Amino acid sequence: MKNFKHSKKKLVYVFFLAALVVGVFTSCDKAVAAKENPELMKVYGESEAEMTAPPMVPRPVGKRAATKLIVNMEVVEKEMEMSDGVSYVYWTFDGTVPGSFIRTRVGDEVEFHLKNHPDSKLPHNIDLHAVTGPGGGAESSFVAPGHEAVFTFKTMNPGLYVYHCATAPVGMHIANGMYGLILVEPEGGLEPVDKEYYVMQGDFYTEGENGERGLQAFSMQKAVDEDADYVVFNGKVGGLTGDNALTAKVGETVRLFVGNGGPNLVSSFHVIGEIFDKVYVEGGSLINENIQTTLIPAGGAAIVEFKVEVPGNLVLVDHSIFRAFNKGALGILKVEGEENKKVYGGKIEEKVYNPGVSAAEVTEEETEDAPVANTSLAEKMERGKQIYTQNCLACHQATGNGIPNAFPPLAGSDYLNADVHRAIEVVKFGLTGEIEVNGNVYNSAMPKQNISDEDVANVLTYVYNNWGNNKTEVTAEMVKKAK
Ligand code: HEC
Ligand SMILES: [Cu+2]
Repeated sequence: MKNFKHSKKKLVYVFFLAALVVGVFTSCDKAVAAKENPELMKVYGESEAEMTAPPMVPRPVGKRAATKLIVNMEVVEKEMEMSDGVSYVYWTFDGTVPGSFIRTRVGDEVEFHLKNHPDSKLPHNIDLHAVTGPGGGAESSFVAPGHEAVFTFKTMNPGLYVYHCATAPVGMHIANGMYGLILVEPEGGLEPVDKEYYVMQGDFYTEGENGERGLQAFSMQKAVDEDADYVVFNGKVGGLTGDNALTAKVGETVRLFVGNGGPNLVSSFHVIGEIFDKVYVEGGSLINENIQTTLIPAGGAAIVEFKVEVPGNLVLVDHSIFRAFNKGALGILKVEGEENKKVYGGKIEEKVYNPGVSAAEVTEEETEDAPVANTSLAEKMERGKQIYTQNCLACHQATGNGIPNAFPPLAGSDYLNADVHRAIEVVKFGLTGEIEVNGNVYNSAMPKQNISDEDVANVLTYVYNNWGNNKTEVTAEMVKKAK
């Protein structure tokens, strides 16, 4: 054992010497030397960096040579929306959360101008994980309101890096939204793709509980306890849904630059309905393939790439899944284009599953032609309760109160009580898209309920005659008529 170790050491030593010799020889060849040591890379010309607000990213560096790159960034403290009816005083880089995306290439000489808006209440600074130097630039960039700090650095390592404010209390500055991404492309640039987007997760801590309306103050206690009220993409609930959804066309290749600002939580980043063809693990040079979920540490990043093959809504989530459905970590990538039945056939049939009895197929006709019995209100209520327990309770809850931000209430629901025909359609055909129930917006999906017209009538009668609702009696005829 000892001998083996010894000889291994010797071997390493020989290799080291060999490498040294090769290094000395090749250093005569400038091109090769430059490729291997970014420090020695010559910069050509000077330009101002293009800066973009999320979810957009600046143009790729392509084949451009290393240059002197001027980066202008402004710290702005401002009130913005966290969620419907909830606002928060964010501290930002360039007025957005995350801050502007910075795109550089290896060997660039960056001249960084950090300005702090005169209306700011506090000093700030920036620690860029792409910087080799004390505090990632934090000390050199410390800047009071109404001042500008300038510092320079050379981009030494290609990769995707987080930047953040590092002014005490550091956790609070990050928790208020002071983070973003800086990309250092390798020589020659990343391979071209059709779409590139910038997504960054962050966790927020408010005095009020999730959904509590009004201007919410930062809660230091909850932040210390790591008890997040909001976990979101791009700074707020709905930062990547509705009008903010990402888009792509069938056949396109998509690259997501994904960061995690934290301050506390690690992200299990996943896209529902996709597999990452490539993941640049932790934003570095290691490429992993065929990945379902990639871990993004707080203060870390990853680049994920995939080709979209079929149309539909892909859902970006933190697969610590209550964060997605209850705290906001959910985004949409809307893919449009032709169906591809080879890749995804969709539902092709539905049958009754009844072990022990010979299988019968359910067709639309059969349910429609089923005889309609005249049942008393009491019978309907009893049957309705059974149906409710089996089919609805999981989402709308035993109390009919639903779950905030996920499943709307049926108890005292203005939506339900306003229009019985609409309610019948919801249960018979399912519902997707934005609706408002008792002043709260839901934008989710209720699956079509595979129950007979009679049972739709029973369950809705049960719901209408409970929990303070308007006591409508729904008949099977009414359900049958709904188209
Ligand atoms: C898988 C979860 C789920 C199940 C099961 C479910 N729902 Fe829903 N329901 C929802 C969601 C989500 C919405 C809101 C859809 C949207 O945002 O477009 C909704 C909306 C509704 C609405 C309209 C909004 C309101 O609150 O008045 C009614 C009525 C309703 N559901 C009744 C039922 C009944 C009755 C059943 C059982 C037969 C049922 N649901 C089963 C998830 C579910
Ligand atoms: Cu700060």
